[in-house]
Amino acid sequence: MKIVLKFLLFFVVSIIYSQNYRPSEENLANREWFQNAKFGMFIHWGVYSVLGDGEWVMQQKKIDKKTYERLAGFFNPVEFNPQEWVSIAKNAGMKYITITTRHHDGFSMFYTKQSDWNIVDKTPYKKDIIKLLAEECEKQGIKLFFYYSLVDWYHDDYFPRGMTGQYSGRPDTGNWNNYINFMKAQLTELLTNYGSVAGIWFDGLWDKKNADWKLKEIYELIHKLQPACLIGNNHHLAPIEGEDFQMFEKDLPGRNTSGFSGEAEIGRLPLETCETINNSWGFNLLDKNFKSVKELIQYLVKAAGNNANFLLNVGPMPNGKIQPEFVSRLKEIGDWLNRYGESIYGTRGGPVPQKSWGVTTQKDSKVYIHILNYENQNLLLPDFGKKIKNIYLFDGTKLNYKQDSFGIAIKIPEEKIDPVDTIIIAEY
Ligand code: FHN
Repeated sequence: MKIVLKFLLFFVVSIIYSQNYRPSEENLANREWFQNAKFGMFIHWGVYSVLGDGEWVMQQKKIDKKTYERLAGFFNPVEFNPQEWVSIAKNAGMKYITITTRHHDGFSMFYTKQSDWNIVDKTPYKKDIIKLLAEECEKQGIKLFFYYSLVDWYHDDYFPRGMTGQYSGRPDTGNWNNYINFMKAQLTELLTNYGSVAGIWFDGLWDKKNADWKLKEIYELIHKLQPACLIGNNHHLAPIEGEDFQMFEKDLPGRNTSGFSGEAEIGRLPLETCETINNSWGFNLLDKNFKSVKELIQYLVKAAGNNANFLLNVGPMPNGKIQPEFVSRLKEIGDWLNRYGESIYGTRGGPVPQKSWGVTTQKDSKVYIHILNYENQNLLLPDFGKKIKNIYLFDGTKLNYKQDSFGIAIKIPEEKIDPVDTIIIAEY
């Protein structure tokens, strides 16, 4: 009963909202670009990387803010080379980068006038990393999204506190409106001083689900400053008015295997799913649970089959380098995309929903059938209402098939099976 009521509430809310928010022409064009782009690089980087224990270390190790501040003094990523990072992303076939401008520790990786808890004022490095990256992205023609944490374990005005941040040694007072104004001022800086920003990726609302986040004002501010800027919010709920895309964390849309997507039904906005290469977002020295290239490519393909982008994370090391285990995997994904990108870029989720054998994508008059898990020689596709003209493998080999009112039966020669992805093209 509770679930039904929740569903009804979200349904009503999304109808009301969809009537109010009218995305601009530029925004709609950016959404279209986003859906065609399909693959992006997520970057989690902050002073926490010094400890090599992930981005939640302040909370998990119960570090108070005075002690945590010392990390900024050790953060000197002299080997950071934005040209190298952007090239790694591009060579992986990624079309955009989403970087943490600040994470839950509240530390700004950009120069801000709103607090000296930022990279220029507090680290020996003293350079605005976001500026350097933004300039390089512009140069190399790759779009940039800004991750922005709503939850803050450092700011005194993040009060009353939510589920986290209780060990940071802050006073039990604070002015929530000041905190909202602080965020608005920072977002204004980010959307004024760094060129064109493809999107803002919010995270952390889940810390205080019932607080008044003033999202309407914040979203209007963003769209006023840069109408094309896409807003997404990882609140783990259905989309809220003013948002332009919907993300799923460590999950394909509609699944809730990770437990992060709790109440998030799939809305009508462009979709994105984000995932880590090992099990950590921020640099983690001990985490060697690297996913294989096959797993990562299959994740990308499944995301595309589910009509979603794939945002794959790297957590750079404190010296500014991306660890070699990530770089080599990204290179191999890029090689695969160089060959098979046609079946991913610019596609939308195909006419046959995900099956045990794989997924479908589609573009123009082609359906790409991705066999990710070969079951047997006979593939049966349900009828999807198109008269098929031709069916062939990606390398051009024609396949025998039969189409009738029940669907399409295709024979797949066993010797042609690719353990990563056997791509069959059905042209109608
Ligand atoms: O707490 C964060 C986490 O550190 C990371 O940034 C991920 C990325 O999707 N999001 C949060 C949890 O929902």
